[in-house]
Amino acid sequence: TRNGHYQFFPQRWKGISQAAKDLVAKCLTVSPIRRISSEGALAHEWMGEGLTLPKTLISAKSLASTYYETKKQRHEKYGQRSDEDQGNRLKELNDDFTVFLEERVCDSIVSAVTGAGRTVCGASVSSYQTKFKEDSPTGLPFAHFYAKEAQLGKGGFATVYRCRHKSSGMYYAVKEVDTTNCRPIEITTLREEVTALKYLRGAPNIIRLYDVFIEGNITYLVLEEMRGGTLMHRIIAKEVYTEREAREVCRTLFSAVNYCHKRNIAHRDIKLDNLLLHEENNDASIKLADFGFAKKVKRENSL
Ligand code: PIT
Repeated sequence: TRNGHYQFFPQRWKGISQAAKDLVAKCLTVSPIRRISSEGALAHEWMGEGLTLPKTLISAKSLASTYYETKKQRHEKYGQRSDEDQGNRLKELNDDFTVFLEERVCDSIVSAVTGAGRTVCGASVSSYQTKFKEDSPTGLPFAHFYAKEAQLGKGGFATVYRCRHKSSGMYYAVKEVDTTNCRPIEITTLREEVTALKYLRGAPNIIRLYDVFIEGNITYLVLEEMRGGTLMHRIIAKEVYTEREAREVCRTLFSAVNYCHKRNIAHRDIKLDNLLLHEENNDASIKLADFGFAKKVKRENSL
């Protein structure tokens, strides 16, 4: 990513609009100053209803296989990501990016052609209120209020379970983090994650943090339940999709990112696996999740 080396391979990009490629190139610009902003992306030509998009049917299978091939290759190259690698990734992320940028002469050939957009889009983000009352101030443990059910996911020091709030019968997801073997940098990161999630509460397309219980070495993050799996799963389940559908997803994604950036939060791990779906009345809403690498930045050009 940092080297900005990429190509639009014709076997994948044939039949895709020039506007789409232009936006992708602008997003892949290495220099954060010249890279398109989330507002710029929302105002980009590709986002406008005025543009007639090609009717090309994109094969979901081919996209999914590319995605997993890349992951597999990375896995083969670097092996199973250990806890130490996770720490190194954090260190790399937190390193001063400035030195690296100064050593770069220009962006990659493709992205050098296209400068970052500057247009400001007045996309409004409505917030909503919930009547949820936190249980953690009572000092009683998580298990007093919630019953843990099926495991939803696992990674690093954390496991995500479905859980039922005993008194209300409502369902949530709980991210359980065991900090026993965590190094100081990882504890800081967990704090940053909680800070970011609390700060972003009320955003329509960001997963909501309801409550936090800290019990010795175990931290429980009570999160909104998303029942539709990840966007990657959804794409795999589809035979074909179109630029039109992709545009809807991007609109949601860029407004979620814009909400974060307005509050100086950088997510730093945006990918299909971290976009969760919630299906209600045949209507799927998409929310940005996993703020495990998120950071509140001091300077805007760090975003
Ligand atoms: C769900 C269902 C699921 C995973 C999650 C939520 C996880 C969400 C999450 C994880 C994070 C974070 C914010 C949200 O910072 O399968 O409802 O690490």
